[in-house]
Amino acid sequence: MAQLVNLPPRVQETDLKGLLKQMWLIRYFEEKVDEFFAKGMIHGTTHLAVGQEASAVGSIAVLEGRDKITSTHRGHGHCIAKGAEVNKMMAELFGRTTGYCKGKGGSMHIADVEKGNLGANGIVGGGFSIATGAALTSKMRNEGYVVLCFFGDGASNEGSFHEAVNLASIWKLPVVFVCENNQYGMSGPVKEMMNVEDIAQRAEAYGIPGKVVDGNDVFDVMNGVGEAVERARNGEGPSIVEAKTYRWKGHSKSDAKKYRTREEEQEWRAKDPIARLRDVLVQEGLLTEEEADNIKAEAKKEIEESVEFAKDSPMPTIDDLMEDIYA
Ligand SMILES: Cc1ncc(C[n+]2csc(CCOP(=O)(O)OP(=O)(O)O)c2C)c(N)n1
Ligand SMILES: [Mg+2]
Repeated sequence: MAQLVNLPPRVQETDLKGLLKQMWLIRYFEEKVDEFFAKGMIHGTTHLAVGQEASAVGSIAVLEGRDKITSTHRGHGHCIAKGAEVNKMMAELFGRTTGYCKGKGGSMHIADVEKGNLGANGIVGGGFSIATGAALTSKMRNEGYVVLCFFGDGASNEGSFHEAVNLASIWKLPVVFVCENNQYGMSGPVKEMMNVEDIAQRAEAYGIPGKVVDGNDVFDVMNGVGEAVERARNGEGPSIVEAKTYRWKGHSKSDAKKYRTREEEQEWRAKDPIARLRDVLVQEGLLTEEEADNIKAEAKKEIEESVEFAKDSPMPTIDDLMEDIYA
């Protein structure tokens, strides 16, 4: 874990307690979703990002409010970090009318355009062209915002990745491609899916910077992504930042995780990004043990309340069936 004194002003000036709170909100949100999915109260499918909280929170922490993101199928953490209301998110997963898509979209269709979240996406690699297009808009209209495009290791093997990164490079678009390398696609280990050690190396092929960061260290993520965002905002073009991390839970609803060992899981659990941030803040005297516990308890309460909000909200009726249909 990087020492606070060595961190650039952007970290020093950040509300670090706020970051810890966001990480706990994500952790508890995901755990509740897991619980109610198992109870049959959440339908469809969900992809949980427990263990990956630092890459979402650290990347978004260096953005300005006007900046935009595109998310993925594993996107609850990105949405929370970009300011989504957890009540509306939970209601959406419960299929209630108070949700972001009035209960018709579910886990992979949460967007909040007013907050700059251009949306999660059920299509692996679906965010690349949206992010690049939004960055082109920013440049053409001289609006000054940067777009942060989250994607997985698996998505970097999709054609859309290469098309978007190339175009962003030649047009010097203000987009930062943030790879959350959680070591697996659905079940395929990264090492068997590509012959490069780091996904960041792929940046070389497009003549742009590529950087690897410790995806479980929120400060390292902030530094790596922060540099790339500054570059993008200065008109110097896109970058790829690869955050090495790990998903603690299975890929989606049913996954016996036969493709990995319990020992490997334990090794990564020991690198818990939330515990790491908490410990540094306490060691540096920025937070007392009691304050840290309070932040955790507040987050837990907010998520429990979001479950109550969702449960108390109405289901869509048959009359809602043909509403909000565009094609
Ligand atoms: C175009 C497309 N191909 C395949 C799928 C099925 N699918 C859903 S998630 C996933 C794995 C994606 O892996 P990665 O990009 O590493 O993201 P992670 O699930 O690890 O967060 C696949 C193949 C899909 N949704 N869309
Ligand atoms: Mg992956």
